[in-house]
Amino acid sequence: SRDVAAFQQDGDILIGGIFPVHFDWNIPKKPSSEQPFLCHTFSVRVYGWVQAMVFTINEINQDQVLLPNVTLGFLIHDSCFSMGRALEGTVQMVNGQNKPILNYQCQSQAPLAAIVGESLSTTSISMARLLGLYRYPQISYFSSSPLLNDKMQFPSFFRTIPNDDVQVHALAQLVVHFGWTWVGLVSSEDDYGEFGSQLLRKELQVFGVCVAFHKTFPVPPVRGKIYHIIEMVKRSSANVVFVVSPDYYLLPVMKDLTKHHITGKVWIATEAWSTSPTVSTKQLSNMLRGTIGLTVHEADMHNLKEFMLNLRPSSSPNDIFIKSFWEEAFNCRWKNYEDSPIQATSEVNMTRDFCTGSEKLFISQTSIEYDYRISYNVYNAIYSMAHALQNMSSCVPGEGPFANSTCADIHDFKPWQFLHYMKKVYFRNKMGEEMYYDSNGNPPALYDIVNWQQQPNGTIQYVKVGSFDSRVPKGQQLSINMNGIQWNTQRPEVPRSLCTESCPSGYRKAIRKGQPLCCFDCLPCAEGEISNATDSTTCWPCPINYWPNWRRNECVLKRIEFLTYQEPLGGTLTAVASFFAVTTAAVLCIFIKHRDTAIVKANNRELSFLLLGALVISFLCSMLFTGKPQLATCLIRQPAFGVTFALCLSCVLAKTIIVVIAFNATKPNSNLREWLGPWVPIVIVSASTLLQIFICATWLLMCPPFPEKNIRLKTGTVVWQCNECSDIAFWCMLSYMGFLACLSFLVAFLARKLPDSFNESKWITFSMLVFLCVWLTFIPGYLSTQGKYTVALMVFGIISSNAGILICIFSPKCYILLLRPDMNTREQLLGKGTKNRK
Ligand code: TCR
Repeated sequence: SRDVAAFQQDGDILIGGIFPVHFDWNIPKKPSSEQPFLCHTFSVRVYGWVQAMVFTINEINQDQVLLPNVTLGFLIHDSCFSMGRALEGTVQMVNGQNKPILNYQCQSQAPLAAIVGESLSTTSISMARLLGLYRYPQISYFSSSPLLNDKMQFPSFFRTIPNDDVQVHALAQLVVHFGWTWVGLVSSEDDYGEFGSQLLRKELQVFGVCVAFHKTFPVPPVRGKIYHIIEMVKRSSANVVFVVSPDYYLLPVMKDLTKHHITGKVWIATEAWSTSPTVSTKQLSNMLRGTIGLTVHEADMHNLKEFMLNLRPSSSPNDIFIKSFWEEAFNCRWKNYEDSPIQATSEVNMTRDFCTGSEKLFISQTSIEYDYRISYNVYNAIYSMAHALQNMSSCVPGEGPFANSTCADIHDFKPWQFLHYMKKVYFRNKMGEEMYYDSNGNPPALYDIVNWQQQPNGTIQYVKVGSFDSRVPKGQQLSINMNGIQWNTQRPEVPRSLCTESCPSGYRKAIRKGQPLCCFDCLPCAEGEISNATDSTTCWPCPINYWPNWRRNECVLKRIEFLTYQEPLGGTLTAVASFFAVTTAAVLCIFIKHRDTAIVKANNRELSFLLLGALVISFLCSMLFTGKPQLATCLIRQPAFGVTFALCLSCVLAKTIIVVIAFNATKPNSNLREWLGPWVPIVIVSASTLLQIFICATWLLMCPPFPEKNIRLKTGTVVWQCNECSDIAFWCMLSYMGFLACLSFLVAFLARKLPDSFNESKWITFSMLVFLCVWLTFIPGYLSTQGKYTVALMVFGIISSNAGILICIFSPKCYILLLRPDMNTREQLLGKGTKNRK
């Protein structure tokens, strides 16, 4: 076996640290047991983490309050990104021996409290299995895999980096925040990419975001094998592309993509490349500006920065890495290689100048890329241990947490005793931030959201535009300063990434068969239905008496429809009806005034009065049809109309019949003389009217009409109407009147040439003709109109047929009465009559 060199500093209690200070390793071509790894390339970034550990331990040692009587020491191993080396270092630390032999415990060193490490989850997992056996607390500053949440497998594992589950959750929230529902996904075919992209897909699905495409590239990326990615990114309508891959694999992929001039996309970076200088190069900046990514929270660590600037090889003799660091930082080489054991293997360019050791570090030295984010994780890891140790040392004997209320001895404690305190640790660090571990050993998850902003000189700068904090209630975890974001579109508004535009209210989403849920068609809501939110999946019907407005996003009260006196139609009809009623009444007055003149006396004066009276009532009846339907008006309007009108018709009928009888009675030997008495018209009128009264009474008794609010008749309107209840009764009533009219017409027609007093039959024929025409045209009209127009038609029918009778029968008489009183003698009338006959 061989010794593994370590960077160490003595103390009362030791803290182990495992960092991949070098990466890149070669597997030797020739079989050899020695030196299986060649640690090649020095990582300045990781060296910064190492120094953060050193700095923190020194800070704690100087602290008068925290662990005043205990000096912390450390032991730092380089894992060279190799699992084997990491395990080697772990075993060595646990044993307290410089030999990696398991369970060979002979304490030659101070007690080891815990181990800080490692970076990659894969390595941390194997370490955690080993350390878990002895319950040694292990705190990783970089291993974010959710696998490590399992406390059954990894009972003593903690970390100060948020776990990737939370990251994926934060990324999904970010997408929702910007209103994107259609995103692309590109991932590497390694553990990080495969596992991370699966988690991300699941989480996006939870938030209803659809993945437009998911493309993977092999690692290391092979030219030509990423062609499908380029095609997809170019073709897809998704303007937002997630890239889940470690930064070191990403460069060739991104380089290929820039060649195709892909711009206008928003790239979403996971923590693995969001602040990676490898990717944010000038060459890629046109494509990648505007990228938004999550990074581990960064705190202001100015003391650490100062500490780093004051590093000197001469003042850190134990630091086995500082010489390599010097070579990197100042691009020089040391005179004698043996100065550093690890150095011996690295292949430093022999053309470099020699290092002197007195070079001075300065801020923003381009060759130095410190990473204060992970350094802050290291810082918190060490502080959590110090606080746990502090809690352990302040245990009061007899009140301790262990068996029989005992305490642990700060100078000689068991790993599981310390583990107990680690689980319970809670403190505020010097930056004022809370630190604790949850039941899975995870820290409070804080992420910064960075935006890649292109500077005028073409370089990319990571600008913090927001943060994510898992501790605050759901819904407020994300805070983003939208105005601070620079997009790739050169416009200030958030770019859109939707499969299809969202549906406005009044429409509903209709899924497209075979396509993701985010792609849909918008269909207008069906008649009578509304949707009042954008992207509604359903439309719902309006409540009763309500109806959609024209945009179909609100239910409004339905329009009420009935024939009113105020509207033009109803008003005109009422005016006309009243005009005729007044006229008829006037005619009646004239007749009464001239009741003893020949023309009034001729052809049964009483019947004329009755007819005129009935006409007046009939005109007035027509007004019952206008106005709001009420129980009373509904009940009486049809019967009133039917009866008065039947009365009119029977008067007319009686008149014609009397003409016929009178004519025949003048013939010699006629036995019709006794029929000339006054009872004939009385019988005719009362019989035919009674029949109508009987029809109407039956109607009212069997099935009385009633007012109703009809919503089925017209969409969007409630028709207030009288329900006639029985259509049969209605048509019976009408047909009975039709029958009376036909009868009068026939009789009058046959009698039209008879010499009556004043030729009335001709006019009656006319009026009945008018009547029949009106009601015959009424039928199809009545059947084909709806709502108030039916009513208007009814009124029109009543008025016009009444007017027909009035005008045809009475206007000639009025003419003589008012304008030609000279003709108003019996002789004149009869003479005219005889003349006619000749
Ligand atoms: N933790 C990862 C690996 C990883 C990584 C990165 C790799 C993280 N961040 C940045 C390359 C670049 C976070 C792990 O293995 O747990």
